[in-house]
Amino acid sequence: MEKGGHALMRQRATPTVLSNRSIGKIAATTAVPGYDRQACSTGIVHLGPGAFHRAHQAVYIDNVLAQGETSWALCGVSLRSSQVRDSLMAQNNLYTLAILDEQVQFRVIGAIRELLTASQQAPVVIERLSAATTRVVTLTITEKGYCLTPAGDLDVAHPDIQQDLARPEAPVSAVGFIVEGLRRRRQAGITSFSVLSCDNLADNGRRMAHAVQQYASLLDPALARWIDSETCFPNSMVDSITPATDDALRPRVEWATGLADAWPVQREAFSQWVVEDQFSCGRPSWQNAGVTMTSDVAPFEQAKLRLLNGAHSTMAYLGTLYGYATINDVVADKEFMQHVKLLMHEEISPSLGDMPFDINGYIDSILSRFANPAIAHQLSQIAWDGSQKLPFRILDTVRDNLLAGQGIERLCFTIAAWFHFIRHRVHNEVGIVDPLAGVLAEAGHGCTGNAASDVARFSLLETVFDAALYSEPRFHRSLCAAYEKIETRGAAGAVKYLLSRPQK
Ligand code: CS2
Repeated sequence: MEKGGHALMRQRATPTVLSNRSIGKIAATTAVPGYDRQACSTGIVHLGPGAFHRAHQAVYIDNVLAQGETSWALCGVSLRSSQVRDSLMAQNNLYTLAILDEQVQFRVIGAIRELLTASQQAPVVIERLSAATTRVVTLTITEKGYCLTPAGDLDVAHPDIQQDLARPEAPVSAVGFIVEGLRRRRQAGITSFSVLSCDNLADNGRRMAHAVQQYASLLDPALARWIDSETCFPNSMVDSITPATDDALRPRVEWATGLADAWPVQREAFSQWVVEDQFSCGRPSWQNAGVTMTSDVAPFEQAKLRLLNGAHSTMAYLGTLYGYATINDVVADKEFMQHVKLLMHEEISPSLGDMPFDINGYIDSILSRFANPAIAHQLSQIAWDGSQKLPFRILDTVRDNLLAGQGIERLCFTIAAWFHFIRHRVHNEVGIVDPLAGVLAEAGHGCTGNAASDVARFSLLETVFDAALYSEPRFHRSLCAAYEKIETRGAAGAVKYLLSRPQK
């Protein structure tokens, strides 16, 4: 599969860049858009066109366009950085998707018609959001982009929200842009678009709906009522392991396709998108493009977040303490993987209740995806934003298990490993990538290795742990015990200890 560019590359000092003009010269083994891009028009505005969006939702839209539904092309909007727009400008927004798995495949995606940077082009973004032709707004803005408090309310103290409340016509936050777009549509008598969240948060659509409602109520209660009756916020579950673009990818893509790409993306072959079928203004025929349309996303979302993402975060924090760098490193360690399997089967799976699919089969498929040797998924990437991720990936499971009298010992090891991870970062003066980096660094800084007092330092993270959870005696005891075991035996010794004794 991976051949084609060799002759082209040898002849040229400066390689030809992928674009509308050059695409005809691409290696025959690379799949290209099988539709007329010029004939496509924008139907979706996407906020957050990072690597995950480009490797996932944009590919489904590419399928939709190839089915002849040409009015659903994408306008991608980065809220802050102009990097994606600037990198893909010379490429007419074409880019290469490398599917790295048992079979390696390269595919050029043509679904993005336009890329904008909101911090520089806010009026154009608002114009796109208020255009009658825009019928869906999709989001990958990460957990922190929702600007929510731990209780799930809009964080009105958030600097972006404060700024938007003061100047709603020139927003900076996703919530601010959505509401300004909807305000203009209402004013112009245009039907509301639907807002489709594609982030790893439980109940993602409802959460965004609530944030939008609260924000709009503060500005204009009549607008809030209109949004309440007119706008759909479907939930969705997204899944495909997408390591960040690394230095190895660009030359590999160029070699295989014969064309240079400033920002290709990579992912595994597996891809899943489950969408709640509830739209105010039409939607593409996603059901024919590989998307699962359903009336209830919750079971899919909960199983994926708790099992796949929960295991991922465990591998990231504990694995870093072992000295590992990638998921492959962790997978090669049989003892570590035994711990991950027991965590999934004995503590996460029981929290899930009745599922419309076979959970053991699902766990097996996740484990075999982790073992994909064709991608190098950095633990450091997964470790980002722990304060935003752990509540959905681990803490919700802990809460459910406490209520049901189920085990939490292994789950507590993941949380304790996160504390130790932060402590080590602070100690080694390595930056922490997290919106709460400052508070985390402060907590990590004063740690002494004493479990009770170190755990107490992290309990001050009120936006991560609510007081009720922290003061729960069983949780507190298990967390301190896990912290102490990692402290005294090291991560590997602690896992060995856990494996040597039956779960309580
Ligand atoms: C990962 C996810 O970086 C992370 O936190 O756990 O990006 C994970 O790879 C995806 O959710 C898989 O769909």
